[in-house]
Amino acid sequence: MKNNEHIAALLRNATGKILVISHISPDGDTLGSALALYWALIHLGKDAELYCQDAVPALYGFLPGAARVKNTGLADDYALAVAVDCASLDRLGDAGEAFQAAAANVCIDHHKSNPLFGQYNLVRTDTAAVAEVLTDFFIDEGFPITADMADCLYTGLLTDSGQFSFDSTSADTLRAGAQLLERGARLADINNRVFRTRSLGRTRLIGRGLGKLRMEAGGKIALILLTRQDMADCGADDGDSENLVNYALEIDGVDAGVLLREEADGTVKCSLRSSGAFDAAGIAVKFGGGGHAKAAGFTLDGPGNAAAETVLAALRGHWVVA
Ligand SMILES: [Mn+2]
Repeated sequence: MKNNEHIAALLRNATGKILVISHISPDGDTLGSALALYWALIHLGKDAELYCQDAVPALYGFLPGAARVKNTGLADDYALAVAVDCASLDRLGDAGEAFQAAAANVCIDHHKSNPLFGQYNLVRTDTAAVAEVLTDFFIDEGFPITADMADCLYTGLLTDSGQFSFDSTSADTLRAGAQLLERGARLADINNRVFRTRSLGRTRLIGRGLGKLRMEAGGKIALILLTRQDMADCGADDGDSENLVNYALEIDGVDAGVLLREEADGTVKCSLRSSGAFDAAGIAVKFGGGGHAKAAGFTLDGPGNAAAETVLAALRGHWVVA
């Protein structure tokens, strides 16, 4: 039996509780894809649960089923656990144990750095999003895609592909988007909600971040450090800093955009973007993180200022001639 058929059979034949897990600091792809998979399982009459260690950003609250994503009450006896969009086991956060303790587990992902940590792995690194992987999988394996599922998957596809603009966007990505439109995805509505609506906190955070922009390496590196105080002053939640790093990268002449955000637990979350001049994932992996060539992430020890120096040193060391 082919790998995909095997995973389809696992989903169809599971008889106990099924856990669907989104990664920590959830984004549109991990949430949209996990929700679509959740609905596919519910439509099969399965006892499915959605879990994410961190809260669903308000931005994605419109996704059908978003309110069902829980962050407490994990069981220890799942028949099947599925990790969605998780490049490594630690991306599951505190759900890692339940994943490993499940009678069977599956990793569904698209990150090149994924070490295939599931017992079964549906990992396609040639895709723009897990939403693309799942759209193809559902169609190929005969799982109906409802309009709600199409909205979830389209959101994942749209957000991870940079609105179908990153290098990762292929003709197949666009075909997957077309398949979802044919199944009822609300293209304009989703675009408006995700890309043309922002909270007051996010809006204030953009201003704060740009005000604190720091240029290094002769203008090749642009860095933004957000402290807990910045987040509080702006009335922003953690999801509100998503995409802020792009303002750094998009400055003319910049090859590395860096966003550092102090976390409540004292660590510092780093988002790294590359113009293509260096491999962002290569640096992220050095710090125990992961990602893609142009977009990667990792976590450092605090405080923020120390983390900033660590990242700058790693980046400076990375260019042959600065
Ligand atoms: Mn993704």
